[in-house]
Amino acid sequence: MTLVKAWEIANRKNSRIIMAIDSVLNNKKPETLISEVADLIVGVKIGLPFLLTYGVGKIKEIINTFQGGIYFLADFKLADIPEIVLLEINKISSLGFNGVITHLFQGGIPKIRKDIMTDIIGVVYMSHKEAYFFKENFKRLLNEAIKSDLDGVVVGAKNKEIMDIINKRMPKVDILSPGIGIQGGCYGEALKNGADFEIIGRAITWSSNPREKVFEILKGERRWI
Ligand code: BMP
Repeated sequence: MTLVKAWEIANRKNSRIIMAIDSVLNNKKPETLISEVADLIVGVKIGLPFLLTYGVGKIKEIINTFQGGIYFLADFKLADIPEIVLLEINKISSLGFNGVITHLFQGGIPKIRKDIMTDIIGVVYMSHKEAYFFKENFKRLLNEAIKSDLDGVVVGAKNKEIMDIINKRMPKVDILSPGIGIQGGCYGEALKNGADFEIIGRAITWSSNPREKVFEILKGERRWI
């Protein structure tokens, strides 16, 4: 019902940063980047660009190296029929991930929910301006999210009204919020708007000094923690 391990790390580090690692600048090794900021971030979100660049072996290696100190979130935006989503989630958990992001619009997450052992996070309201399907179908997705007994939801950083509704209707479910930095949101803005964690990618991974960037982000976040 909540991302227990992520909160334990967040409280210890006084941070709410989940670093989205889709691409890394200047051929820097991803494990080097993670180790530069590991003591300051809560989690690492790994997506398809990373998987397709570095492969499953590298993901396993990274999780083994940093597990304990970092919450690992798989973001492959699953959206298949429920039986196949369950297979995908089982494979993902066997790599050592703590949580997994799934779409909800395809339906069927409630049907497989009791067999899912990792944290499960549903996409409810995306951050890009073309996300009109999400806007038009928010109420239906909210109902699907409630029925899916999620641990977390993804909501774009600027959507305070949406976060207010979610915090009221699903008080124990964490809000993970992208749309910060390169996409325009200020550091700490999502927390101010009611989110629990900020998903931040290229502002850190494309920075020439990721550690300094993370300190800058923490300064913004700590006004609201
Ligand atoms: P960045 O901070 O570089 O824009 O990265 C944001 C990350 O959050 C990306 O990995 C993207 O896939 C993800 N994301 C998003 O930007 N908006 C959404 O609505 C949902 C996401 O998962």
